[in-house]
Amino acid sequence: MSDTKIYLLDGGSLVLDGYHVFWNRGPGGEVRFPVYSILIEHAEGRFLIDTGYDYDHVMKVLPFEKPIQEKHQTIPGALALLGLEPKDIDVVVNSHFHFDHCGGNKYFPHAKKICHRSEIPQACNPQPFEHLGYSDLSFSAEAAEARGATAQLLEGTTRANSTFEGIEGDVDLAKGVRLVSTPGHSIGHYSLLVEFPKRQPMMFTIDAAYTQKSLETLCQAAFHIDPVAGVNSMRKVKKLAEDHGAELMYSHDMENFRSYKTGTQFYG
Ligand code: 5PN
Ligand code: ZN
Ligand code: ZN
Repeated sequence: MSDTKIYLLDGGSLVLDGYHVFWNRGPGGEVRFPVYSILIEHAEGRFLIDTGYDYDHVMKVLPFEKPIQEKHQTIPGALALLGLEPKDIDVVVNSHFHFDHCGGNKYFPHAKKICHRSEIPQACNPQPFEHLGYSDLSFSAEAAEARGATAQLLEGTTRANSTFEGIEGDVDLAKGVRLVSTPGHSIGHYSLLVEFPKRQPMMFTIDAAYTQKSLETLCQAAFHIDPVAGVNSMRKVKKLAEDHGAELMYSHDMENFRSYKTGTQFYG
């Protein structure tokens, strides 16, 4: 069996105001940030963590986030760079269901799907301030029906092929691949810790900390359901990364992303 490898699938970029990236701290002004998905090649299968945003969805619902996404930054395009197709993915895990993490789920009707057990009910019935975050419902027939948005569903998306296994707490997806429960940003948010046979572990904060500065200053994004839980989750991520000697990887940090390996380059 081959050793664990991680590929980052570049998913393009979006724009937010600095006060949304750094809640109550700023500075304000346009911040362009990357979106990417995490492909784990593992002896137990191919795992994809998150699926980026759908360009047409963002142009329709959040055009003010000014999406830039080339063909090689779509999910099929990014997989094609690696000689892969969506059907080669065994398991799709969503860290949470904000639109910039589930837009490509539609390409994986065949895959096993996993998420926190509270995230689908939340996408079905979000708080008033969460509607924009949970606006792409193409990942779930159940959520689209609950929100009266079945028009978003691709033909062929059914309840049966968009059903998730619900989990809670910290869960080992496979040997050395751990989903770390980090609620606050969303109700059932997960971060990810991956260990390798031959290299330093990697801790993906995902949206518990958009950027390095976010984690260093314990400053979360303006989008959250429970800011106190969010700060505690940042402390948990920091401590786990320290205890494991893990390299920290941030979800939406353009400066760091420029040095991340993408395309055919990999970690492992
Ligand atoms: C990128 C982005 N834009 C808007 C929202 C939101 O309303 O909740 C989460 C989120 C985002 O990640
Ligand atoms: Zn999010
Ligand atoms: Zn995000």
